Amino acid sequence: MSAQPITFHACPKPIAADTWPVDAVLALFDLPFNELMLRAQQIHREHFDPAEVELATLLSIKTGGCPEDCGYCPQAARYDTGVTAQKILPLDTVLEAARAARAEGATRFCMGAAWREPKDRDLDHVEEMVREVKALGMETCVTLGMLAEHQAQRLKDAGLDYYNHNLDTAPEFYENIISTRDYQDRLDTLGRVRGAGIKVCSGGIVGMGETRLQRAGLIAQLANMEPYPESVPINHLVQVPGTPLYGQDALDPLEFVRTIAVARITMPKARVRLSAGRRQLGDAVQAMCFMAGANSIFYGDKLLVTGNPEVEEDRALLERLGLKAKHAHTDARCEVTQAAAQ
Ligand code: SAM
Ligand code: DTB
Ligand code: SF4
Repeated sequence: MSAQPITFHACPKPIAADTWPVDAVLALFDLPFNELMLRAQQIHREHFDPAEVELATLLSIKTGGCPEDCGYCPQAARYDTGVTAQKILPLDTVLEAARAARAEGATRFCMGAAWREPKDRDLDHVEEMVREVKALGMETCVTLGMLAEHQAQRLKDAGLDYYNHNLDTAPEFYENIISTRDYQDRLDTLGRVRGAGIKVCSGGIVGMGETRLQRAGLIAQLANMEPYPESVPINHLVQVPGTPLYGQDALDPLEFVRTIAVARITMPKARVRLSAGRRQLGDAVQAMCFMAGANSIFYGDKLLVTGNPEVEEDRALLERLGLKAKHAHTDARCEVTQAAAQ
């Protein structure tokens, strides 16, 4: 008689390799908390050093004045949030910020622009930024809104490593949050990014009033992509006065931790990034997120326009938890690492 695989309490399994029906994802969310954490930790250890955390620093290269209506966003021109629209930053300002981030230990530099989509002439500047930041030895990521095919190709040719474009939430909840572009637009952009050979960074936001089923729906969308994203930011809504989502009922922090654990289980080799909202979550909840398999953070005193824990605070937290910063090129699926291992 062949040995039976070890099963866990009500352990939900995908029906086929790499496919996650929403009800299987929901069943993960519904597991007893400790059971869920155990599974997430086991999977994390199979693919990563559980003591290692990637540090990625964000910079807003073009702030505010965005024509879109994303209900969470302080950079939408239509909401009175106190954010002033600015022009795209000059290259030397961007490089100064990238050098400072590198000196603090960040290995990835993520540049964000408050655009619905970039114009071709905007990309001339972004390409330069990507080339020069890469020349500093950092991984590059940009988030510029929707992309056309030729724009994705231009970014690939400039050497871009990752493109961030979030699905934000489940398809069913999406229209409660954004009306100026639809879910399919987001999937199309991700398809173009993948098609150009750029690594995909895509995740979402929790705490926007969605149900647990809708959180499961978001994770299922991400996990069922073929392949799933290399990088999955899980943001906790940062409530900004003036945005429609300001005043939203607070999410149970344990539900945020569950979302991280479910992302880890369903996307075992992805960098799961504990993203916006860390300042509000506090040290103990962040520690649980690392236990649940998060292995990347945004590192630096600012996100795009809102605050983030101070660098010193993060260093102290990592030290207290016995976590160490990732050095460049140790991703499980990074071709540089794979080549070095052969
Ligand atoms: N304009 C581009 C776009 O929307 O694709 C790029 C920048 S946009 C700010 C990047 C992502 O930041 C959004 O998709 C959303 O997931 C996240 N984000 C924005 N405001 C947030 C908030 N208040 N709390 C949490 N996440 C937020
Ligand atoms: C992502 O998923 N989160 C980051 C990054 N990708 C671009 C942005 C968070 C923004 C939080 C609110 C702000 O500071 O604008
Ligand atoms: Fe604009 Fe991006 Fe903010 Fe939406 S999330 S309003 S597209 S900057």
